[in-house]
Amino acid sequence: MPTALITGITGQDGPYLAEFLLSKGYDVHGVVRGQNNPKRDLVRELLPDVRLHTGDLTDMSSLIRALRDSDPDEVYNLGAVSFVAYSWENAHITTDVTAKGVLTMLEAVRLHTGDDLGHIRFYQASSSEMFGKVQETPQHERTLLWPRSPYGVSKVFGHYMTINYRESYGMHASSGILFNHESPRRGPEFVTRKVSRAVARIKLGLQDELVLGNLDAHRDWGFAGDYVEAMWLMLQQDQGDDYVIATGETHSIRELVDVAFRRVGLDDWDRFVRQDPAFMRPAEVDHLVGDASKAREILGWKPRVGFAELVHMMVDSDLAEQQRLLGR
Ligand code: NDP
Ligand code: GDR
Repeated sequence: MPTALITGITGQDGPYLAEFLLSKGYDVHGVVRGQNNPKRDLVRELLPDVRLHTGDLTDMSSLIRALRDSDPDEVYNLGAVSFVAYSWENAHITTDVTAKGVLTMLEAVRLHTGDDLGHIRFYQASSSEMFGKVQETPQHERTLLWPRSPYGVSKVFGHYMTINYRESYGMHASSGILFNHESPRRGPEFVTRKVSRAVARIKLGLQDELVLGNLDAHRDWGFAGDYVEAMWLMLQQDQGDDYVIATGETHSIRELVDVAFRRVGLDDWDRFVRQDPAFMRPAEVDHLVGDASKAREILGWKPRVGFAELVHMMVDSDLAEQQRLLGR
């Protein structure tokens, strides 16, 4: 039975990846940080078969212990400070975790495996935010990186460090350049979930308005459940490599809002939406759309869930959750 260790098990992607690996017969381990992390119990409840280890990406010895106690064949480094807007407010913490944390994990793997570095295959969660002020459209693996936030800069560091460990030590290390992927498990600070949750609450009369920032930015949104399969596929190849994972379709925040409100029959949604400069970013990433042809050709990967289906899934899920909270 292969064994996998996942950092970021308490986030959106971690549980989807764990469920996917469990379905493939893996022994799955996860790293949880903090002395009293409330998400530990949620993960225990959702994924009783996953073994949890205490660890933090800023604390190498905790990572070495997690590696020693799990002895994985595959390490998926999903842990990060991942909210772009927050990364300006806490640039140092973002750098410590999202940038240096990758180096700490790579080095922990190297120390753990010693001379047998090929023993562990490593996945790094890189991001389309690395393209930032895009230099060409659509973006692919060789597109020049131009990050626009402390988060984006940190991901560029992690991306190149992953490549460097592959080239310096022959490590089986892959960097998945994933475009935005969403789900009902998405954190409420991200725009898709903020919208789906607000739409459900407005429909039920629990909220009057939805306050947003830039409605004109475009994103290439896919479904998280589809994207974790691509992570696994990368580690099943003979060599580590870098892959863009995206749908190839882009939509504005305005279109997202439109599809979400229409799902609950509120077609004249203008009256509910207000823009506030507080949600504008110091530097915006205006237009992302990925070219995932390399992943399609080499990994045989393609997305299954389309944009409207994804938004509907999220709105339906939030409606059900809000109704449950209301006791209806
Ligand atoms: P989330 O923000 O939902 O999850 C982030 C995870 O990182 C959480 O489990 C969090 O733990 C953990 N974490 C934060 N700080 C530390 C730390 N110091 N040590 C160990 N773990 C830590 O992210 P997603 O699941 O959405 O994304 C997974 C990864 O993929 C991230 O690296 C993200 O940057 C990247 N990515 C995501 C994309 C997306 O669209 N979702 C697209 C491209 C890349 P806790 O719960 O305790 O805070
Ligand atoms: P992003 O996701 O920054 O792309 O990073 P987010 O959903 O936060 O923003 C997407 C776009 O929506 C605009 N926007 C708003 N965003 C938020 N959060 N809240 C608002 O009120 C709002 N109004 C407009 C933003 O300006 C932006 O243009 C996500 C994260 O998961 C990263 O970790 C990951 O690497 C990238 O996706 C790919």
